[in-house]
Amino acid sequence: MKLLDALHCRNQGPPPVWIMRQAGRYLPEYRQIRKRHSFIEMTHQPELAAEVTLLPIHRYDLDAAIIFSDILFISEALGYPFDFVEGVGPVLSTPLLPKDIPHLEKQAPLDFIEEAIRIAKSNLSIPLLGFSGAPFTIASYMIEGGSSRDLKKTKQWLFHDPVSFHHLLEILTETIIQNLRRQIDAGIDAVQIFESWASHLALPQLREFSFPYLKRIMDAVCKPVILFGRATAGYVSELAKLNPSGLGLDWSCDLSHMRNSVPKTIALQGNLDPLVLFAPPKTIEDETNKILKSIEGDPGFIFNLGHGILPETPPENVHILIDTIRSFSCATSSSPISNS
Ligand code: 1CP
Repeated sequence: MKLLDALHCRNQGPPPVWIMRQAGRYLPEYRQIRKRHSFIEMTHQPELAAEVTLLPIHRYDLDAAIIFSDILFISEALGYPFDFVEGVGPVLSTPLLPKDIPHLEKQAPLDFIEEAIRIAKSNLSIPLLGFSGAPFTIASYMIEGGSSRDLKKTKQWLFHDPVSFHHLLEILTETIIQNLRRQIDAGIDAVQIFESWASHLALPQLREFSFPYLKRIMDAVCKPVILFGRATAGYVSELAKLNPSGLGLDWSCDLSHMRNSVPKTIALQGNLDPLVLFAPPKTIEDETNKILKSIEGDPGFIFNLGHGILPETPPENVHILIDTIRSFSCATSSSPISNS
């Protein structure tokens, strides 16, 4: 299993590849299913969620699947379900206020995710990734009531009333750990944690409101964990101290520089700009090769995009990307690789 070998920094030969948001909207077969079902139906019906998980695996030579779900179902587990509105994104009808915290304590299990994992896993011969949002990122969606450009309400709460903000992060951390343990019991092989909105916080706030909670999750999860954040280049060595199995890096990072700041026992994942997949084939090949060259031979490298694949991406360009990765590996590997 190349992905797991790379997460243990002992992969020999070609790097494994998977793509963030690989199961989603850029695939025509996804859009066909999506015409008949809402996003909530697709994620809450385990057979359907498992089917969507497998769509990119049928189409491409990928080294991992990721369960089709969403980071915002943790909010649902706490009694605050999101709706997904066409053209708007996730919407929470009543954004969370400090006075609501006592009502968050009940934790409903997300059985539909576990069942989807069981079905998908029984149809896969490659590793299946589970995932979760990180406490700060999920808190921000619950407080803003959806997507936000500047996280104004979240940061106002954080600076005005840090005690209740910590209380919220505590509850989220516990819920996330329970949910991840259940994902693991259902069969996932590794986990990715998305701290997508940490880029809105300055380092002192990250040290107080993000890192300690990430560390607790990392320590509680008994499978390899990939920690993904955006714009993390300035503090990647602090993230390494949280001891993830791998760090997912966005496209603004230089992988060879990052490798110098991160111990060789921690895998690196990334980091092609998703917009490169809109370029002519030769540019896709060149940009992919630049990344491969910059970290050539590293036993702990996992190829991915530097953020999620965009809905308008031409699906055939993903073939070019994967073919480039496979043929680079063939050209540079010391032992011949068979096609079987
Ligand atoms: O068809 C549709 O309209 C639904 C679009 C969609 C999809 C395909 C949403 C709503 N979520 C998903 C799936 C999803 N989300 C996966 C599935 C597995 C995969 O193929 O990768 C994963 C891992 C996520 C994770 C996720 N959801 C993140 C973290 C990743 C990141 O972008 O940094 C975040 C922030 C979300 C929230 C969310 N859910 C959906 C949307 C459109 C968003 C983003 C909204 C925003 O930009 O604020």
